[in-house]
Amino acid sequence: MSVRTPSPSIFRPKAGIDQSVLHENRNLLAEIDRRKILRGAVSLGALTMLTGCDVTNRGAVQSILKAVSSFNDGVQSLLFRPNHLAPTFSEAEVVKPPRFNAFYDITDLKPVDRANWKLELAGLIEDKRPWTAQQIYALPEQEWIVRHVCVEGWDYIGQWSGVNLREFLTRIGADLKAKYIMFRCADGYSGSIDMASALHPQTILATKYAREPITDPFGFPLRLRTAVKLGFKNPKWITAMEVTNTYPGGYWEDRGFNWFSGL
Ligand SMILES: Nc1nc2c(c(=O)[nH]1)N[C@H]1C(S)=C(S)[C@@H](COP(=O)(O)O)O[C@H]1N2
Ligand SMILES: [Mo]
Repeated sequence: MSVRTPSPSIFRPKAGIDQSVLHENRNLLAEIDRRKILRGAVSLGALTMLTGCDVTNRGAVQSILKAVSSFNDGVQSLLFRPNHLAPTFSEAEVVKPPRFNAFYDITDLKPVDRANWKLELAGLIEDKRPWTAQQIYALPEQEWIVRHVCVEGWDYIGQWSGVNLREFLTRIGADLKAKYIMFRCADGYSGSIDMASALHPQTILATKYAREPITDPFGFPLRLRTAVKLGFKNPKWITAMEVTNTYPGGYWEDRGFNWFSGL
């Protein structure tokens, strides 16, 4: 199993202080750096100056970084424009097959057993009956050709179709005023998004890529595809969806990635 992490270009060694704490928090740093909050190199000295705090202990460094990162959840959600469409592309630009990523190597992929797969529903939803793949395939589809952007620094244009998430949430009687939607996945991954992003026109539960059923590596039979979030906010191999007002976190979110991670 290999866990790929963002490029370490923002770490600059400094004599005398144990800089390994910066390496331990590289996910937080990469996320903060991506949004250009801290310009240029990050050092313990710079953090001390920025915050006026004593950052000589590891816990302090991590909580400062978490504060900088989560402060931006609020700012980002205020800036979010619910009906502003992300750029779309032509079919000629679609990359086939898509580019694989997960928190493990593709050789460790365990395909979902189609016969036993179900989408379980939980939380603030009126009709919590589970859905089979067959039932989901029968729903009206919508297609988006949009860019997938991974926090690791790569991207590709993909062609995704499936039921619009707002339509699906309405159909099952979800509380559209709830704060969060949480997804659990067959591989132990999880991820959550804010309701405004869930209701965005370019957010779908995807079952197809380039008009063909999504293949195993890319989330068969069901994954989230939203054009308004970074790649890691698009859970693959979804097995359960929960509507909740309690902050649900997620696999990378719990490991320090900025929760909102809007594009
Ligand atoms: N279940 C699950 N979903 C996941 C991941 C994962 O490890 N497991 N990785 C995320 C990350 S970091 C990215 S960039 C995208 C990659 O999607 P793709 O393989 O279709 O390009 O899936 C996201 N969804
Ligand atoms: Mo990613």
